[in-house]
Amino acid sequence: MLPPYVKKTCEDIKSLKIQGAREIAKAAVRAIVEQAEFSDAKTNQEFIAHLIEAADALAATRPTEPLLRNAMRDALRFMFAQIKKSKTDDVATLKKKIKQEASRYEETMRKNKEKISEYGAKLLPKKCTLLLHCHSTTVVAIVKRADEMGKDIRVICTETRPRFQGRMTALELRDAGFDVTLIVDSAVKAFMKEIDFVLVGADAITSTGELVNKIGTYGIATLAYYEDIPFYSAAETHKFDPLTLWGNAEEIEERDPSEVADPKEFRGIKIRNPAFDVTPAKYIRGYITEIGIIPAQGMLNAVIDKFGLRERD
Ligand code: RUB
Repeated sequence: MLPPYVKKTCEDIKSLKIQGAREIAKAAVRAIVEQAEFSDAKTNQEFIAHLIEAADALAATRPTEPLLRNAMRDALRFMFAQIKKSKTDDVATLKKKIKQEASRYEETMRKNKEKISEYGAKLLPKKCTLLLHCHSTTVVAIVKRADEMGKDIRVICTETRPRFQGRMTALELRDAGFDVTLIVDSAVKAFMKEIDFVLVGADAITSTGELVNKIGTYGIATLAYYEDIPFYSAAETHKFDPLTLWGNAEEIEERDPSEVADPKEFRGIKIRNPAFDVTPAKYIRGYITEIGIIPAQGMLNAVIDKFGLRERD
């Protein structure tokens, strides 16, 4: 049975109260720790089963989130490895270890963001107008770091229909003192002449270097490509989806039609609401990652170098 905190975390992720790949993964890891603390397991096997139940529920909240899935898989792998390594560990010890592992994960995430913001901020021109889409904590961190470096940054944010996460970005950067302009998603072309650089986040990176990000990203990337404006995605390498290496296409989450329009007012009309789209590598100048700035086609090798990905058995 899932404790209330874990259930609430699942609901908050599904409803976008917690949104953005990093925030989702961090919240899910905290929920795993909560599940561990709540567990009344008498044996290690029972304890692992409780963790798996929570990890499965959390991983299923949003289908297009490999960072979340990778975090859940890593937490379980860690637990299995601990049990295998130390035959004497009891449930109380395992509870302590998963908590320590969660703190280590948070620390890694914090360091990754710091490195990405440093590299991304250096990459931006000294004076520039940026186009941002949706709400990415990684992108916001880069913009703020660039300002700290003394760069003169102006920002244009799409509002990002249907859930308007771009407005969150606009408000956050306005509060941080930036010159911010908010536009509707369909106005991007009209502003391309003003834009020097496009910066977006990432939900998933596939084995061929494709970027899966908020719906509308593909259109912005192609426009940027044909207008010769640099288009970069800021993402930790852990957003790579290993399943894509073995032939699985990244599943695109389709959300409730009522986020787009009230179905009662549009009877007889199909309303579709895909949350993400897929941008091919050729439109992406590079990924800004914690290990550096990497061309989209080079992401697979970078990930293999870092995580030692091997053939699937
Ligand atoms: C958010 C979104 C963000 C990425 C990256 O979509 O597309 O660009 O998740 O965010 P949603 P971060 O609002 O549907 O979750 O850089 O914070 O991981």
